[in-house]
Amino acid sequence: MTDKSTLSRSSLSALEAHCLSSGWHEPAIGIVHLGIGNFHRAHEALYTEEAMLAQAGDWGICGVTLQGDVSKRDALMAQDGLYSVVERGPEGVRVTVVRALREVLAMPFDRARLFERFADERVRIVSLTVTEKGYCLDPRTGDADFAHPGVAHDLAHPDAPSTVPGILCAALKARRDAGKPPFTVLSCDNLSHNGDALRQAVCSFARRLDPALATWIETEVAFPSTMVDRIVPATTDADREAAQAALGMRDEIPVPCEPFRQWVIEDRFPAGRPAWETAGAQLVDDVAPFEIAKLRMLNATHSTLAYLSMLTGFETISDAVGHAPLRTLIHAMMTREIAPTLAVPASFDLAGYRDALLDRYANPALKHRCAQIAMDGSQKMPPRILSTIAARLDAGQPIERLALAVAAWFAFLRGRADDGARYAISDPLAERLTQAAERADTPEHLVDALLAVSDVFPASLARNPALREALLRAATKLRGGALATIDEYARMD
Ligand code: CS2
Repeated sequence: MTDKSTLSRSSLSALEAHCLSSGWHEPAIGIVHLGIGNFHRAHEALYTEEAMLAQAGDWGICGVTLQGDVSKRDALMAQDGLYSVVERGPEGVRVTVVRALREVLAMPFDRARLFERFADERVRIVSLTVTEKGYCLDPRTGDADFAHPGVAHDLAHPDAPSTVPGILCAALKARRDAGKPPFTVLSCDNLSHNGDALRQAVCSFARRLDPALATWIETEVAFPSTMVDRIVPATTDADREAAQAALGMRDEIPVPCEPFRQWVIEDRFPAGRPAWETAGAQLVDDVAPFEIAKLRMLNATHSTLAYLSMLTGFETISDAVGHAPLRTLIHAMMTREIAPTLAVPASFDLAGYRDALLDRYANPALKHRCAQIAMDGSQKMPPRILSTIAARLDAGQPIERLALAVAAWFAFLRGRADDGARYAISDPLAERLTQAAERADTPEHLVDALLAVSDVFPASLARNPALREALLRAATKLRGGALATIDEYARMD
């Protein structure tokens, strides 16, 4: 392709074939989204665009990067907030240009502008995809983690906040002080009871600063929970090329994703919301069964595949499930150890859900890298895997495969694959975890050193002898090689 022109609002008329509909009216901003990463751009932004096409409304999005990522802001704004979603399925590639993103801000540089948005009553929703660690939760209490340096900073400087609890508290305070109604706060991260978790983080933070504000937030602000689902890898040059081939112009920041998507939302939006149901979102009274099923089935097996693959050298999730014994193991893990712990409505077909997940994982076009999923294990293991282990141990049930998943994470933390290749560990607790893993010279030391990390393992699990024994068995096997261990666990009854 020789055409080097880039996406911009003035080129939209040439892109009608790649937009969802040509009847587009530029909306005012009604949503501020914290964490403008790939996931949001392929999920909520697209649902919102479709909802606005079905039912006009001012739900344009102001996306915020909290990491001071000025280059991301500038790249998106250089394209007037436009970007394409590159859907990669078995039938080929579909490229759609999304228009709902109207503005991008980078904290802390654009703080003043962001707070103007927060003060604007037309902003009725503040949504978030900031990953598990972005919530700054103390795992022992569920409150904001007051030992976290960012949280401590925000308590000392409430007018210059940098963390999620600090930013939301300052934004809600500005609304209250101006006598304006609050916005709804919508968590879209993979945490159990994500709305409640965020509410507790914000309210516990507010209580330390201004108890009356905490009470106002508790009574006036809605924090609906949601279950979000779409597999969205990191952008590669292949995605830029696919976008350019389809559009005939450059998109520097397309988002690849699978065709599947799901969004289940608790319907509590006192200030209104886009008609997301017109785009296929499920608005329900209680999200918990969906959320827990997704975390324990999808995210848990994703993490298991990722850690075992980092040891064996499978690069992507489709490579991993292409290895028959690993697929068998994951299938059995869902069937025998995870699904029986789930209390879902009778209409929820767990076997069908499992099979659909395995099909989604097998999508060869997606190239979802295991190294991406392997990040932040300390934040991911508790809701994805440890909660299932705790439920099974309470019921006196076996946990061999789940324990293998945890032991694979422990082995991964040593920083080298079975063939000796080294890789970096990206995790907020990386230093503590890798030191513990590197110092351990036997499986016993490894298991005991990591079970002692109380940010991850509550005392009830750390002291459970059945868990320790199952972990020791798996850690010992893994010393002999992950491939052989996968074979053995795949054959287990
Ligand atoms: C993945 C998730 O990166 C990860 O840890 O397990 O991002 C997963 O792809 C999404 O939750 C799918 O909806």
